[in-house]
Amino acid sequence: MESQQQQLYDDEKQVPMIKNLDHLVQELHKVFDQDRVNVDYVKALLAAYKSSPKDWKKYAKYDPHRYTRNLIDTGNGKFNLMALCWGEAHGSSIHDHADAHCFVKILDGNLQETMFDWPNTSAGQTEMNKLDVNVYPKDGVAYINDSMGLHRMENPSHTDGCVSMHLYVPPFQSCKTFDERTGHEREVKVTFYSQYGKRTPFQAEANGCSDYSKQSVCCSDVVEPENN
Ligand code: CSS
Ligand code: FE2
Repeated sequence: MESQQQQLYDDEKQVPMIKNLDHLVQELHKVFDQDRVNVDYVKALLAAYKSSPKDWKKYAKYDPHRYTRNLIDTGNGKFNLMALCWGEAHGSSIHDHADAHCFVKILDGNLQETMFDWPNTSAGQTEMNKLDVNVYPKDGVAYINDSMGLHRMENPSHTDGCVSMHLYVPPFQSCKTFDERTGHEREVKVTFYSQYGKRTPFQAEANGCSDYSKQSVCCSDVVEPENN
């Protein structure tokens, strides 16, 4: 028999008022302490939070060349919550989500998502099949998992930045990126530009690599040429 608690976190029409980002994080901890998670409930919780820069400005660290990933909370090992900062026209490669749930909440600006089918490599497919394009405005919420396909995210603005908050359940350390023209995939490590508001020390950031711009940051906008 289900506990009352489980039922409490199951009805997306009954999410509490969310006062600020700390409150949202507290509620996420409660939800992910449960055995079972209702995706619609989590989406409603993220929607109930109204973005306020004072809550997240310490995580909003931009790099001039590519989008950054800034860790906010690790959810007792159950999830990773992070702020991604997209400079003008910054975008990701096409990528998967390592079998995790991926929830996205827009904190500032707009973020554009282009969805793709998984490539059919056995059929010798070349160009990847583009599906929808969605633009999420401030306070909008998006959701994807690998069964829904792949996507690319980009800041469509050439004048303003974008900050999005990403919730990955369970957390992951690597994912796959895909070449749009060939469908070829490669595994990339994900790294954090900052953690809990502090810039990640260069050495710790990615196995001794001393330059953030040279790391294989997940889904970065720099797609290296493939050898095969
Ligand atoms: N998956 C990308 C962002 S788009 S959802 C990342 O975590 O870097
Ligand atoms: Fe993604």
